[in-house]
Amino acid sequence: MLRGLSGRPRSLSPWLFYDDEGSRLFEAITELPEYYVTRAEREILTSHADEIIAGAGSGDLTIYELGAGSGSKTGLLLEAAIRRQGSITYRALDVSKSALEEAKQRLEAAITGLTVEPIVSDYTDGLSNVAGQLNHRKSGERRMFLYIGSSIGNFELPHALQILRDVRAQLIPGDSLLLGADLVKDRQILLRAYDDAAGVTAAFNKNVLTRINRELGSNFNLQLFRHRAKWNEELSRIEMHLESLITQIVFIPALDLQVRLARAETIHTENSHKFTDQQVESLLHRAGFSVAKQWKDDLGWFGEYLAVAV
Ligand code: AVJ
Repeated sequence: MLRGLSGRPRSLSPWLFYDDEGSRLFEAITELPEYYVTRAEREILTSHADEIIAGAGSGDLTIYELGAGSGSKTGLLLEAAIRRQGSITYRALDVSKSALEEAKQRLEAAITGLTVEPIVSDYTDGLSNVAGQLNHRKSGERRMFLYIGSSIGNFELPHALQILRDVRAQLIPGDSLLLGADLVKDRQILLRAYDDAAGVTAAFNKNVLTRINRELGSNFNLQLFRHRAKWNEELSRIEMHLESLITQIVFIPALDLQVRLARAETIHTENSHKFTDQQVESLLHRAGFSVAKQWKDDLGWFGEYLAVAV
């Protein structure tokens, strides 16, 4: 945070969004009319869950998920896995403890044969911090990792590749990764999805300042910032920013940092990359996977890729 807020352009990491309130606001985003992402992916998983699970290879399947959140789409795959083998262990990784606890409660109550094992962790700087829990492979275990929801879009390409390689390191040939990626589409549709009429995305973006105020004792005044969504054509990504409405100085005691913001200067809070099929396939190949199968929603807005470790 010190590096991001003292550097230019100023920036914050998107994982900071997901405190309890941020996780709740993200769930609200997934239900907005403008935010097609979750609905498009749910459409794919609803139609193809059995086929996806059939592609997971033989053996006693365990499902792992990076950035599990509420796990609401995951239920479709867990049910398909139970249809195949009677029961399933679901090891859910997320930075939000509360989101994981709620997911465990809700999913285990709704789905017979399911065991949820929450793992509170930030997978973005490698899986080695959870390796103790991942390195031990049960005999006969067949792994499927889920990295859905296009969370991979948060990262610049080299970092995205690194995350896929970290996943690959936890797999043996024949294990699989299901990757969900949001695809390039009309600019207006993208901008509306990240700047909705009800202002939920604006509240989600600004909530990061509330979190910093609470946890680091700072004095960000939310009224002096405006939510901004921009389409960066060259880099094929939506960027979210918080724009300072006036020249101001914010003090962050825990970092002993004064942030001087000029009027109209922005803090860059998130990238959400939009992909082509070729980009996703190239990333997967370079990470040590072959693409066994891929699906899109009816509008062709979202891609789901079943990648097998080679
Ligand atoms: C959870 C990273 C996939 O980029 O669409 C939603 C987060 N940010 N609205 C996305 C988000 C603003 C979301 N991901």
